[in-house]
Amino acid sequence: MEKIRIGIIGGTFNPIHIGHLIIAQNAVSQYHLDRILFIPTGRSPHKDDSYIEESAHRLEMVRLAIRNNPAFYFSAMEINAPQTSYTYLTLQELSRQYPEWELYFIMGADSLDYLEKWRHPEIICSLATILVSIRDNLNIDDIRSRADTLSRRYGAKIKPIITPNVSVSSRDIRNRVRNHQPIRYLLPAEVEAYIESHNLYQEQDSRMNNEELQKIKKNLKKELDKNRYEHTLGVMYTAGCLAMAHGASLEQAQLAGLLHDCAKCVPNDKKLKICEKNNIPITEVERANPVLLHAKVGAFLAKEEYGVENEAVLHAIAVHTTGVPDMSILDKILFIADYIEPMRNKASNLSSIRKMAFADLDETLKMILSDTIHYLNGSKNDKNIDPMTRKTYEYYAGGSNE
Ligand code: DGI
Ligand code: FE
Ligand code: FE
Repeated sequence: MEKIRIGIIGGTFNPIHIGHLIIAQNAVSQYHLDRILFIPTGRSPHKDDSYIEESAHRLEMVRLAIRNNPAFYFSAMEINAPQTSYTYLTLQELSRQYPEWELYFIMGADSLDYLEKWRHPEIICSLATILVSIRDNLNIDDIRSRADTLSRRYGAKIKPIITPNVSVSSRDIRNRVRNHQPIRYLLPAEVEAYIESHNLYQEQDSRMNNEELQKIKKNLKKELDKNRYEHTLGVMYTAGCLAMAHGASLEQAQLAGLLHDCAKCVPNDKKLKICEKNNIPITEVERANPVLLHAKVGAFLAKEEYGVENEAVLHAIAVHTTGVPDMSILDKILFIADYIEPMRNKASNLSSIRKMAFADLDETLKMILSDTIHYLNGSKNDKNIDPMTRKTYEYYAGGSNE
């Protein structure tokens, strides 16, 4: 008996968009699939009330997006699963329930790199042919060698799906909604209407933000020593409080606080190397005191290693040690939080600076910069002061009523 050819496409689908649909449709026509099964992932292991609401939205948007395509189906099996879902379990379950199905598992070529880190790649490869969609910014030779390795190791059958290069992403769509930019034509009209009528993605989703912070925390813990990690959490919470007090973005302040010292435990020679390799300019003072570079290198790693795209956050990290003249509110908040977080205890004047921080950011900057310059000038500290620290001080000390 001929088996029924089923393409499986998983994803958070938050929201589903034309990129997913185009891949699915091309998989159908290229591999003569009878059906595509969209399976939204169950995301959080703790399935609380907000998870139930959020997953219901994701599922409903999938249903709306595919309803006029007779070859497209969906399943809530992962969303409804009581435990965390894994691809190998999903495929096992499907082949047990539907022995008449021949499975084709669809994934992005960029995920191919991670397949080996998934649970039981050998089971996945034995139960399904893997169809990878290839965007044309990816290197075909890399993909081919990756695929060859997987074939050798797990007997994987890996085949390409040729699609037009549509670089829509769910994250981009969420950002566009939040920034009141159009999303029309990026997803089916029914899904667009659903997003609008349910006010999805309007605010920065703080739960999603928290999830992102948790993930970064886990990685940072490995990169930093214990004290630095504790300091980092102190800066994150303090920056958050200052953002609340001064009406800045809470999410950005926390993210900047969490990552500001991510390069602090990178050895000096490696910091210098990272700068040289990536055309990050090094000043004379920085070469003499490479510890200063942890700010610029931190911004670089925040972007490249931790996936931070927000320019305001990256800028705040880059200038957090010396400041710059004319700082943004986020720059100021991070700079100040770094100085006053609860674990700090060495600086003089801390209690009056802490109090001032919640009243007047510029006045606080002036106090901190003045103390820092005195400290660096002090007899035990023969480090040369970074001219940028001095410039920042002059900017904030001048102009006011002294
Ligand atoms: O990274 P943290 O310890 O949390 O704090 P930070 O980013 O303010 O860095 C503090 C270190 O940087 C400390 O070792 C003093 C040094 N520093 C701060 N401003 C200057 C400076 N070193 C020099 N040479 N010149 C400066 O202007
Ligand atoms: Fe620092
Ligand atoms: Fe710090």
